Amino acid sequence: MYTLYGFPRTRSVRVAWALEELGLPYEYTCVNLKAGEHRTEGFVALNPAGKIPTLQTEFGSMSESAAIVTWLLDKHGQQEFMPVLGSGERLLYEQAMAFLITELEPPLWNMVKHDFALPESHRIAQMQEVAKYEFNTAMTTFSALLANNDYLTGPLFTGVDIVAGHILSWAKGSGFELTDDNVRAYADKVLSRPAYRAAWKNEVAHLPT
Ligand SMILES: N[C@@H](CCC(=O)N[C@@H](CS)C(=O)NCC(=O)O)C(=O)O
Repeated sequence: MYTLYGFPRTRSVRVAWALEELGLPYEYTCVNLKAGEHRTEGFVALNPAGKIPTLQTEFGSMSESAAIVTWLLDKHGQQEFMPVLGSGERLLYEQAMAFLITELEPPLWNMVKHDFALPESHRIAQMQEVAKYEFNTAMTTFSALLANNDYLTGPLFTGVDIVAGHILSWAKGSGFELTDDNVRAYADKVLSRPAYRAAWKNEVAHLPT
């Protein structure tokens, strides 16, 4: 059985969401970021970056949320959730996934870093405005990639929609308005999936009291 190391309201929900979509049982270990548990020797042995999500698999531990989602769905959800390797839909999948993690997500992460995550001495206040500009620019590309399709690769909900859904939820939580009608409808559709709600609920239930 898989063990997911995570913390509520972080990128670990992406992996929990994928596991829930697949209907796979998994153990969930809350790594309390606020208490610094991600920097303990035991956890760093699992993930040298000291970050969550980390997934314990039969091949050892795995990090990087987008890679974990793709690996899990390729392994257990080929028919249902993944475009076939080498197909045109898979081209759209790989293109969108790379765009999400290199273009759309970094401005949101920069806002967090320059708000509180970096040591105070390394925070730059003007980065908030730069990040907003970069995010809005990347959203124009996102709208073009989605176009009028149901999902990012066409009619099939796939792993890349998990990562996109999480980023759009993060953006809304950071005060961005989704101005494109199709993007807004897409976000509502993806984020209302029962597997997302179950993943979110399960993570919150594991918060230490
Ligand atoms: N690129 C990584 C980023 C992982 C990451 O930064 N996780 C955050 C929580 S969302 C974390 O563990 N932060 C703790 C820290 O940076 O000290 C992924 O997508 O999995």
